[in-house]
Amino acid sequence: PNLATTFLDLPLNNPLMNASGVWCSVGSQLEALQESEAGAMVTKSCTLQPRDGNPEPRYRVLNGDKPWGSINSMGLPNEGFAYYLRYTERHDYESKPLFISISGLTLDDNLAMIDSLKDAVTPAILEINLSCPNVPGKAQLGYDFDAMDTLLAEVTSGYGQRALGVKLPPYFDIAHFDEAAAILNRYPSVAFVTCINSIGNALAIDIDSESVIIKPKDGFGGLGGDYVLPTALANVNAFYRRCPEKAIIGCGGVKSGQEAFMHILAGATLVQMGTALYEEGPSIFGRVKAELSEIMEKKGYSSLSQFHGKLKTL
Ligand code: RRO
Repeated sequence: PNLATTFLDLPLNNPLMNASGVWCSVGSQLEALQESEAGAMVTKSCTLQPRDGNPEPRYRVLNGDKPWGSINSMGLPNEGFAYYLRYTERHDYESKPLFISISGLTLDDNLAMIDSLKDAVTPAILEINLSCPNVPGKAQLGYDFDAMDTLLAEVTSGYGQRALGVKLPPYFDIAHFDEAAAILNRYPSVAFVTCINSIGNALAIDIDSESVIIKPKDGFGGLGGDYVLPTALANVNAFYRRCPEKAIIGCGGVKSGQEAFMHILAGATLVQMGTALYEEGPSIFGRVKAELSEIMEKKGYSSLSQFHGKLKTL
């Protein structure tokens, strides 16, 4: 089977990539992703200025067994926009497309970063994170529809109507899918949506110590891994159905070829891995690629387009 695909007219060897935040904070990690079998890659969400993030421990894996996942409250630690902008200037675009994720603490910060990107000559693709759940005192923009609408108006115009995408939080109500999609559809230059960020503000408890397991925010943090797969698939499919002009990037609960296949069936053009990449490292891309290939082979599919978005209903 052929795993090749295209995204915004760019060719990719395969649809797999990292989720922003995982294995993409510093140069050595970005270089490892570039060397890996990932079909594309994205940088850690950044702010205008570098940030240390929240106190540690701030990431923990949940269960070695099943179900399996992670909780994090990193708090947007990053090297600052200029650092990632410099990476965009040395990335090998022949090997794979690069996304740059920004998560400004204010609208003005986002506009300042967008302004620099607009003038940059690199072909990095802009993803705006509207869903960081872990900065104390900052609400997730994706849950404030008026603020999201205002931000999209400003950033799409600030970016000169160049194609960009947004990383959304998970939604849990049909009315919210409808409302979020209606807003996104008012902005044709929002060419893709990435669903989903972690399920915000979960609480994991260790029964032996009778304690929370991460330090920030009294233990509250974003949930990833197996726990979020059905929520991620619902969001991918909800936006795939409602935003026919946009591409969907699926993220949530992918750790093998099976979940990657499900995301593509639900409508994802590209598929990201977060928790599983964190635990396994960049060699995961070769494994999941081979597993996806094997599933396609068994089902008699020779290309992704033969099943992309073709989820059946009863
Ligand atoms: O850095 C984080 O705490 C973080 C971010 Br910006 C995000 O978008 N999603 C997440 O789970 N953690």
